[in-house]
Amino acid sequence: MNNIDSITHLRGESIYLDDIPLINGTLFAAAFPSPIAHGIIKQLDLSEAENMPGVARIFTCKDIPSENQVGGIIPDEPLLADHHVHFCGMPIALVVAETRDAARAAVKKIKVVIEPLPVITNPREAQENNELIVPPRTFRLGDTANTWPQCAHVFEGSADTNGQEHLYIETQGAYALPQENNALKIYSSTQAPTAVQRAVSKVTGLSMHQLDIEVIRLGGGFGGKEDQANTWAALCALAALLLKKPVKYSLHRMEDMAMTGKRHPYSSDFKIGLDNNYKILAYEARFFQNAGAAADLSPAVLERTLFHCTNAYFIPNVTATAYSCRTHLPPNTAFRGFGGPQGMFVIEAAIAKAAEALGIPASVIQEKNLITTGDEFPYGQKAESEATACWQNAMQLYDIGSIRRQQAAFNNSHKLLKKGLALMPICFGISFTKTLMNQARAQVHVYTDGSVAVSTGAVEMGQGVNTKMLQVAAQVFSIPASQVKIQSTSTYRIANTSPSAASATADLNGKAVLLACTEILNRLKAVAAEEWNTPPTAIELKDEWLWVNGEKTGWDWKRLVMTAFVKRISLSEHAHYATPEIHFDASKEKGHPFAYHVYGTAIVETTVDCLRGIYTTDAVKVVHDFGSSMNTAIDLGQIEGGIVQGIGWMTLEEVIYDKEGRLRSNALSTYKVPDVYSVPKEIAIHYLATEKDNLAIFRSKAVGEPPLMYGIGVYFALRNAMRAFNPNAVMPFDAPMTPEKVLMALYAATATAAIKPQAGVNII
Ligand code: LUZ
Ligand code: MOS
Repeated sequence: MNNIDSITHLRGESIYLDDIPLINGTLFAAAFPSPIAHGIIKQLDLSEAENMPGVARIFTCKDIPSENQVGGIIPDEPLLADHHVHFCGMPIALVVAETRDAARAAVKKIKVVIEPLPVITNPREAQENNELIVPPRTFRLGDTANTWPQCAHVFEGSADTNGQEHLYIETQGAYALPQENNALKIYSSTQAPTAVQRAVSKVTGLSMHQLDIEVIRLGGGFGGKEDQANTWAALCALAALLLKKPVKYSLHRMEDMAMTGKRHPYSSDFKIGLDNNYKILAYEARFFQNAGAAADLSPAVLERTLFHCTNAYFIPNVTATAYSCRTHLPPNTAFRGFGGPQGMFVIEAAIAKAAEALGIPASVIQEKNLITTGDEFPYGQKAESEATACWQNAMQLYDIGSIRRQQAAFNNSHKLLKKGLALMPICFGISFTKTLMNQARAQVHVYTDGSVAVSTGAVEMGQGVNTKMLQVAAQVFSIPASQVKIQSTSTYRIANTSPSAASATADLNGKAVLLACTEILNRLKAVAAEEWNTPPTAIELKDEWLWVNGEKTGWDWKRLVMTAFVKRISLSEHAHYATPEIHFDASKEKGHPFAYHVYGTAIVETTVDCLRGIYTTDAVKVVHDFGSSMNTAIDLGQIEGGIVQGIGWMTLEEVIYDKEGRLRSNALSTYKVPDVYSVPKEIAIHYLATEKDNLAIFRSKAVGEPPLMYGIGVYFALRNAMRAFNPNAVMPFDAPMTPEKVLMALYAATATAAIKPQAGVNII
């Protein structure tokens, strides 16, 4: 089935925050961001700004009626800076004016004097200064210390990954409308309506039941709107409440880039030990997460780094420690994969380092250590593994032998162009790692004309979740898609929602829809059973018709619905779903946190132009564990998009802050994102059908985040191509592998040799 949004998207008729018609009298907000990363506000002069034309009012933290706080996990994030600023871009004041341009013009007239304090941007430096957001966490399996002496080969190193800008096409924003009795309606571009509701409640002092947060859809989220939509909604709410006027703020792209956090950069150390058969016996890792200036979701992201630190491998002895390090950068946040990819990069780097030193392809080590069913993850859960199935299917289906032969022949006949290959197995746990978040609700109404409306806590952000919700309802009732409408997401209809995140939205909300629809269906069947005087088990609904004892009756769906209504049977249901079986004990760091895991293997082929440093991804050929995909078109889109986003993170996208903590890559002219040329020339996806996981909706496994991690393979394929050109290339594990870094790696040794001072010669 097609994505239900495809037609309105194509026609430009889909409604985003900025398409909502404005109410007369709407005012526009713009935040005044701290120009420096760390310091004490000595003076704030608003007078000139206040006198600018069209300015209604300028708000500071002093105007906040309740708490000046938007921190989610830890209350460490003021909405508006009090006297302390701790990142460049931190909102200090909010201008509200008659037009957007007037608000922005007034922002420029605000004057602030800030006494600067030392700025830390490096997570290792923060850790040395004991600047930690939460105490460090350690996951342990077996005993690494006593295993090193048994290892035939031990390698150590470090591996760094950079941040990543979410670059949702729709920037952050909110539109707050005062209602009677101080209630507020807020349209927000958020993945987490309840998080917005809580933050607004805290800041305004209004109870949650006075706050209707509504989301129609987002132009992308990618994790960036899991926690960081709160600020803009709370600012608009504050102004709307105090001015009694509708207030809208949708951020300019450069405001968004400068003021919001990104994927966490990590700096990590690893130590890996293997026996003579290339079995990994022990693995140690230390992760330094660059959290930025406030907790945001960093502690949860940190946890997922540990959960995924051994990727798709079984390693009997593991010690992994992770530090969430406070720096003076905008608070970093959720981003597709949520710390998992950062952990997986490090184990892949460790394997690559071992393979290079041992003179074997990394795939030899990878294959020997794939996790199998019954093996234990370092956090105690036993694997139900599809790792080997994905790997072996990929080898055979895509004929790895012939790929290797073709690449070798190419490399022999080309001097400056070199091809490289990498295999990238993935394993990603599905469920929020916080067990309590794994719950969802759905409200289903069947109207007397037979049409059906479904509300859930799921937020549509382009991932197609509404289409999947619709499929669930249509399938249970056996009615056409046109009979079902998925309503906007609203905290008035569905309360206490988890964010649309963790790849779990379709599973959690889909299961709730399934429960609600099944309940209504059972009532309808009881009505028919009474009418036909048979047990309900004899009743079936097929293609909008009622069947009794295997025979089609003269009743259609509408007649059945109307009959039930006449008999005063409820045609509405509000159902609750909580994932069974999962648990985790953080005091022991052991449990069964995930409903299931998603597996896959990608074969990645690249070509590097060793004269220019530029490269292409020739192919990403995947065998992916879909369970039993309920929508192959949507799932294919998720995989293709994930791969390209992963390639961006690993190769092009370079978030750069200077030593003063100012974002230098602050626009699309200085921050390179994947374009049509970065897309692999070939993406092949093979659907591995694995029908075991009943905790997935209709056994269709979660697909949102896992495919991003195939992109990690591109980094290692590039590395292999570079080694084909220059076996002595100097290549620290330091993603992204930009073309500049390719050139520096390929020619570093030669370049240093060329400028090495000869005895007695001074080079200035
Ligand atoms: N968000 C969250 C997530 O709050 N918890 C998670 O475990 C998670 N995982 C992936 C993406 N977002
Ligand atoms: Mo997310 S990283 O909001 O699933």
